[in-house]
Amino acid sequence: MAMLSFERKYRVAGGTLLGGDLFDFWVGPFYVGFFGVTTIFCALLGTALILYGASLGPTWNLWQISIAPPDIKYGLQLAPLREGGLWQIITMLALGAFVSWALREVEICRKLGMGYHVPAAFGVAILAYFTLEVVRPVLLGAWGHAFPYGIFSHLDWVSNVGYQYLHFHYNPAHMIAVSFFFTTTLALAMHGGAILSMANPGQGRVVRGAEHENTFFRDTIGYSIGAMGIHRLGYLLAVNAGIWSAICIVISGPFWTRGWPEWWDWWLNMPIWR
Ligand code: UQ1
Repeated sequence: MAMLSFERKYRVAGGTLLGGDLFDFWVGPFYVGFFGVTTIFCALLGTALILYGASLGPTWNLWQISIAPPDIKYGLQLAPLREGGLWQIITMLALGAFVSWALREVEICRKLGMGYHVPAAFGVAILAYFTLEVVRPVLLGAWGHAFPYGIFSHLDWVSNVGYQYLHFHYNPAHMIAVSFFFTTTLALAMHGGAILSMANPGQGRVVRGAEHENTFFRDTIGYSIGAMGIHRLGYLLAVNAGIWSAICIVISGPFWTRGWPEWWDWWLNMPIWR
Protein backbone atom coordinates (compact mmCIF):
# COMPACT_ATOMS: atom_id res chain seq x y z
CA MET A 1 0.00 0.00 0.00
CA ALA A 2 1.37 3.35 -1.04
CA MET A 3 2.17 5.47 1.99
CA LEU A 4 4.39 8.40 1.04
CA SER A 5 6.75 9.71 3.75
CA PHE A 6 4.97 13.07 3.93
CA GLU A 7 1.50 11.54 4.38
CA ARG A 8 2.16 11.05 8.11
CA LYS A 9 2.31 14.86 8.41
CA TYR A 10 -1.35 15.09 7.28
CA ARG A 11 -2.65 12.62 9.87
CA VAL A 12 -4.01 15.34 12.11
CA ALA A 13 -6.31 14.86 15.10
CA GLY A 14 -9.67 16.64 15.29
CA GLY A 15 -12.10 17.97 12.70
CA THR A 16 -14.62 15.25 13.63
CA LEU A 17 -18.36 15.98 13.42
CA LEU A 18 -19.39 13.24 15.87
CA GLY A 19 -17.66 10.97 18.35
CA GLY A 20 -14.98 13.47 19.41
CA ASP A 21 -11.61 11.69 19.49
CA LEU A 22 -13.16 8.27 20.31
CA PHE A 23 -12.86 6.95 16.72
CA ASP A 24 -10.25 9.49 15.62
CA PHE A 25 -7.62 6.97 14.46
CA TRP A 26 -6.39 5.10 11.39
CA VAL A 27 -6.31 1.38 10.53
CA GLY A 28 -3.43 0.96 8.12
CA PRO A 29 -3.93 3.67 5.49
CA PHE A 30 -7.65 4.15 6.29
CA TYR A 31 -9.14 6.85 8.51
CA VAL A 32 -11.83 5.28 10.75
CA GLY A 33 -13.93 7.94 12.56
CA PHE A 34 -17.50 7.55 13.83
CA PHE A 35 -18.78 7.49 10.25
CA GLY A 36 -16.24 4.86 9.20
CA VAL A 37 -17.78 2.61 11.86
CA THR A 38 -21.35 3.35 10.69
CA THR A 39 -20.32 2.81 7.04
CA ILE A 40 -18.88 -0.63 7.83
CA PHE A 41 -21.91 -1.52 9.99
CA CYS A 42 -24.49 -0.57 7.34
CA ALA A 43 -22.53 -2.09 4.44
CA LEU A 44 -21.86 -5.44 6.17
CA LEU A 45 -25.43 -5.82 7.51
CA GLY A 46 -26.91 -4.80 4.13
CA THR A 47 -24.71 -7.28 2.27
CA ALA A 48 -25.62 -10.03 4.74
CA LEU A 49 -29.34 -9.31 4.18
CA ILE A 50 -28.85 -9.45 0.39
CA LEU A 51 -27.22 -12.88 0.85
CA TYR A 52 -30.07 -13.95 3.15
CA GLY A 53 -32.61 -12.75 0.55
CA ALA A 54 -30.77 -14.72 -2.14
CA SER A 55 -30.80 -17.82 0.08
CA LEU A 56 -34.63 -17.67 0.16
CA GLY A 57 -34.54 -18.54 -3.53
CA PRO A 58 -35.40 -19.19 -6.25
CA THR A 59 -31.89 -18.99 -7.75
CA TRP A 60 -28.16 -18.73 -7.02
CA ASN A 61 -27.52 -17.65 -10.61
CA LEU A 62 -25.58 -14.41 -10.02
CA TRP A 63 -27.29 -12.68 -12.97
CA GLN A 64 -30.79 -13.61 -11.80
CA ILE A 65 -30.64 -13.06 -8.02
CA SER A 66 -33.03 -10.21 -7.18
CA ILE A 67 -34.30 -8.52 -4.02
CA ALA A 68 -37.57 -6.87 -5.05
CA PRO A 69 -39.44 -3.99 -3.38
CA PRO A 70 -42.94 -4.72 -1.96
CA ASP A 71 -45.97 -5.19 -4.23
CA ILE A 72 -47.90 -1.98 -5.08
CA LYS A 73 -50.74 -3.21 -2.80
CA TYR A 74 -48.59 -2.47 0.29
CA GLY A 75 -48.48 1.24 -0.65
CA LEU A 76 -45.98 3.02 1.60
CA GLN A 77 -46.42 0.57 4.50
CA LEU A 78 -43.77 -1.74 5.90
CA ALA A 79 -44.02 -5.14 4.19
CA PRO A 80 -43.30 -8.69 5.50
CA LEU A 81 -39.58 -9.57 5.19
CA ARG A 82 -40.05 -12.04 2.32
CA GLU A 83 -42.43 -9.73 0.44
CA GLY A 84 -40.31 -6.62 0.13
CA GLY A 85 -39.49 -6.02 3.80
CA LEU A 86 -35.91 -7.13 3.12
CA TRP A 87 -35.73 -4.62 0.27
CA GLN A 88 -36.94 -1.87 2.62
CA ILE A 89 -34.30 -2.64 5.27
CA ILE A 90 -31.55 -3.03 2.64
CA THR A 91 -32.52 0.36 1.15
CA MET A 92 -32.28 2.08 4.56
CA LEU A 93 -28.89 0.43 5.17
CA ALA A 94 -27.67 1.45 1.70
CA LEU A 95 -28.62 5.07 2.39
CA GLY A 96 -27.01 4.77 5.85
CA ALA A 97 -23.78 3.54 4.25
CA PHE A 98 -23.77 6.20 1.49
CA VAL A 99 -24.47 9.12 3.86
CA SER A 100 -21.94 7.76 6.40
CA TRP A 101 -19.32 7.64 3.63
CA ALA A 102 -20.10 11.25 2.63
CA LEU A 103 -19.80 12.42 6.25
CA ARG A 104 -16.50 10.53 6.66
CA GLU A 105 -15.31 12.43 3.58
CA VAL A 106 -16.41 15.69 5.27
CA GLU A 107 -14.39 14.83 8.40
CA ILE A 108 -11.29 14.11 6.28
CA CYS A 109 -11.79 17.43 4.41
CA ARG A 110 -11.95 19.24 7.78
CA LYS A 111 -8.75 17.56 8.97
CA LEU A 112 -6.96 18.61 5.78
CA GLY A 113 -8.43 22.13 5.67
CA MET A 114 -9.90 21.40 2.23
CA GLY A 115 -13.18 22.56 0.71
CA TYR A 116 -16.11 20.14 0.68
CA HIS A 117 -16.16 19.65 -3.11
CA VAL A 118 -15.66 15.86 -3.00
CA PRO A 119 -18.46 15.05 -0.50
CA ALA A 120 -20.72 17.62 -2.23
CA ALA A 121 -20.25 15.86 -5.60
CA PHE A 122 -20.75 12.43 -3.98
CA GLY A 123 -23.88 13.91 -2.37
CA VAL A 124 -25.32 14.42 -5.87
CA ALA A 125 -24.87 10.70 -6.61
CA ILE A 126 -26.65 9.91 -3.32
CA LEU A 127 -29.40 12.38 -4.29
CA ALA A 128 -29.95 10.56 -7.62
CA TYR A 129 -30.27 7.19 -5.81
CA PHE A 130 -32.54 8.73 -3.13
CA THR A 131 -34.76 10.26 -5.84
CA LEU A 132 -35.16 6.89 -7.62
CA GLU A 133 -35.72 4.73 -4.55
CA VAL A 134 -37.48 7.08 -2.10
CA VAL A 135 -38.71 10.42 -3.50
CA ARG A 136 -40.44 9.06 -6.65
CA PRO A 137 -42.02 6.00 -4.96
CA VAL A 138 -43.32 8.25 -2.14
CA LEU A 139 -44.78 10.74 -4.67
CA LEU A 140 -46.41 7.80 -6.52
CA GLY A 141 -47.71 6.32 -3.25
CA ALA A 142 -46.02 2.90 -3.23
CA TRP A 143 -42.57 1.39 -2.62
CA GLY A 144 -43.40 -0.97 -5.48
CA HIS A 145 -42.38 1.82 -7.88
CA ALA A 146 -38.72 1.55 -6.77
CA PHE A 147 -36.24 -0.64 -8.66
CA PRO A 148 -35.22 -4.14 -7.47
CA TYR A 149 -31.67 -5.09 -6.41
CA GLY A 150 -30.50 -7.54 -9.04
CA ILE A 151 -28.24 -7.40 -12.09
CA PHE A 152 -30.82 -8.29 -14.78
CA SER A 153 -33.88 -7.31 -12.73
CA HIS A 154 -32.81 -3.67 -12.41
CA LEU A 155 -32.12 -3.55 -16.16
CA ASP A 156 -35.62 -4.95 -16.80
CA TRP A 157 -37.00 -2.25 -14.49
CA VAL A 158 -35.28 0.50 -16.48
CA SER A 159 -36.56 -0.98 -19.76
CA ASN A 160 -40.15 -1.39 -18.48
CA VAL A 161 -40.34 2.08 -16.93
CA GLY A 162 -38.90 3.54 -20.13
CA TYR A 163 -41.54 1.88 -22.34
CA GLN A 164 -44.27 2.92 -19.87
CA TYR A 165 -43.61 6.46 -21.24
CA LEU A 166 -43.46 5.09 -24.83
CA HIS A 167 -39.99 6.47 -25.63
CA PHE A 168 -37.95 7.76 -22.69
CA HIS A 169 -35.41 9.44 -24.97
CA TYR A 170 -38.05 12.10 -25.71
CA ASN A 171 -37.96 13.14 -22.00
CA PRO A 172 -36.29 16.60 -22.22
CA ALA A 173 -34.57 16.25 -18.81
CA HIS A 174 -33.28 12.79 -19.87
CA MET A 175 -31.86 14.41 -23.03
CA ILE A 176 -30.02 16.97 -20.90
CA ALA A 177 -28.76 14.29 -18.45
CA VAL A 178 -27.44 12.07 -21.28
CA SER A 179 -25.75 15.06 -22.90
CA PHE A 180 -24.00 15.85 -19.59
CA PHE A 181 -22.88 12.19 -19.18
CA PHE A 182 -21.44 12.14 -22.73
CA THR A 183 -19.76 15.55 -22.30
CA THR A 184 -18.27 14.38 -18.97
CA THR A 185 -16.62 11.41 -20.70
CA LEU A 186 -15.42 13.66 -23.55
CA ALA A 187 -13.90 16.17 -21.10
CA LEU A 188 -12.21 13.45 -19.04
CA ALA A 189 -10.88 11.73 -22.17
CA MET A 190 -9.44 15.05 -23.40
CA HIS A 191 -8.04 15.89 -19.96
CA GLY A 192 -6.58 12.41 -19.41
CA GLY A 193 -5.06 12.58 -22.87
CA ALA A 194 -3.63 16.05 -22.24
CA ILE A 195 -2.07 15.08 -18.89
CA LEU A 196 -0.60 11.77 -20.12
CA SER A 197 0.88 13.30 -23.29
CA MET A 198 2.38 16.15 -21.25
CA ALA A 199 3.75 13.99 -18.41
CA ASN A 200 4.89 11.14 -20.69
CA PRO A 201 6.34 12.63 -23.89
CA GLY A 202 8.50 9.56 -24.69
CA GLN A 203 11.80 8.05 -23.52
CA GLY A 204 14.60 10.54 -22.98
CA ARG A 205 12.40 13.60 -23.53
CA VAL A 206 11.70 16.15 -20.84
CA VAL A 207 8.25 16.32 -19.20
CA ARG A 208 6.14 19.26 -20.43
CA GLY A 209 4.03 21.68 -18.41
CA ALA A 210 0.93 23.88 -18.40
CA GLU A 211 2.18 26.14 -21.23
CA HIS A 212 2.31 23.15 -23.58
CA GLU A 213 -1.22 22.05 -22.59
CA ASN A 214 -2.58 25.55 -23.14
CA THR A 215 -0.75 25.90 -26.46
CA PHE A 216 -2.03 22.53 -27.69
CA PHE A 217 -5.67 23.52 -27.17
CA ARG A 218 -5.14 27.08 -28.45
CA ASP A 219 -3.53 25.66 -31.62
CA THR A 220 -6.28 23.08 -32.20
CA ILE A 221 -9.52 24.82 -31.14
CA GLY A 222 -8.43 28.42 -30.45
CA TYR A 223 -9.21 28.21 -26.73
CA SER A 224 -7.81 26.75 -23.53
CA ILE A 225 -9.90 26.63 -20.38
CA GLY A 226 -6.76 26.23 -18.21
CA ALA A 227 -5.48 23.75 -15.64
CA MET A 228 -7.89 24.96 -12.92
CA GLY A 229 -10.74 25.51 -15.37
CA ILE A 230 -10.79 21.97 -16.78
CA HIS A 231 -11.40 20.61 -13.27
CA ARG A 232 -14.16 23.15 -12.59
CA LEU A 233 -15.72 22.23 -15.96
CA GLY A 234 -15.43 18.49 -15.20
CA TYR A 235 -17.08 18.97 -11.81
CA LEU A 236 -19.90 21.05 -13.33
CA LEU A 237 -20.53 18.49 -16.11
CA ALA A 238 -20.44 15.46 -13.80
CA VAL A 239 -22.65 16.96 -11.09
CA ASN A 240 -25.19 18.11 -13.69
CA ALA A 241 -25.35 14.58 -15.15
CA GLY A 242 -26.53 13.35 -11.73
CA ILE A 243 -28.87 16.30 -11.06
CA TRP A 244 -30.64 16.03 -14.45
CA SER A 245 -30.91 12.23 -14.04
CA ALA A 246 -32.76 12.80 -10.78
CA ILE A 247 -34.97 15.43 -12.44
CA CYS A 248 -35.78 13.25 -15.48
CA ILE A 249 -37.00 10.32 -13.38
CA VAL A 250 -38.85 12.30 -10.70
CA ILE A 251 -40.95 14.13 -13.33
CA SER A 252 -41.89 10.80 -14.98
CA GLY A 253 -45.10 9.76 -13.23
CA PRO A 254 -45.49 12.40 -10.53
CA PHE A 255 -45.61 15.30 -13.06
CA TRP A 256 -46.07 13.70 -16.51
CA THR A 257 -48.12 10.53 -16.98
CA ARG A 258 -48.40 10.29 -20.77
CA GLY A 259 -45.81 9.23 -23.32
CA TRP A 260 -42.79 11.52 -23.50
CA PRO A 261 -43.07 11.99 -27.31
CA GLU A 262 -46.44 13.64 -26.61
CA TRP A 263 -44.81 16.23 -24.36
CA TRP A 264 -43.39 17.87 -27.51
CA ASP A 265 -46.92 18.68 -28.71
CA TRP A 266 -46.42 22.12 -27.13
CA TRP A 267 -44.13 22.81 -30.09
CA LEU A 268 -46.65 21.64 -32.70
CA ASN A 269 -49.44 23.52 -30.89
CA MET A 270 -47.68 26.87 -30.92
CA PRO A 271 -49.91 29.59 -32.42
CA ILE A 272 -47.21 30.64 -34.89
CA TRP A 273 -48.08 27.59 -37.07
CA ARG A 274 -51.73 28.61 -37.46
C1 UQ1 B 1 -7.80 22.65 -21.55
O1 UQ1 B 1 -7.96 23.77 -22.02
C2 UQ1 B 1 -6.86 22.46 -20.48
O2 UQ1 B 1 -6.15 23.51 -19.98
C3 UQ1 B 1 -4.82 23.56 -20.26
C4 UQ1 B 1 -6.68 21.20 -19.92
O3 UQ1 B 1 -5.84 21.07 -18.84
C5 UQ1 B 1 -4.80 20.22 -18.85
C6 UQ1 B 1 -7.43 20.08 -20.42
O4 UQ1 B 1 -7.26 18.95 -19.94
C7 UQ1 B 1 -8.39 20.27 -21.51
C8 UQ1 B 1 -9.16 19.08 -21.99
C9 UQ1 B 1 -8.57 21.55 -22.06
C10 UQ1 B 1 -9.53 21.79 -23.21
C11 UQ1 B 1 -10.94 22.03 -22.76
C12 UQ1 B 1 -11.73 23.00 -23.25
C13 UQ1 B 1 -13.13 23.17 -22.72
C14 UQ1 B 1 -11.28 23.95 -24.28
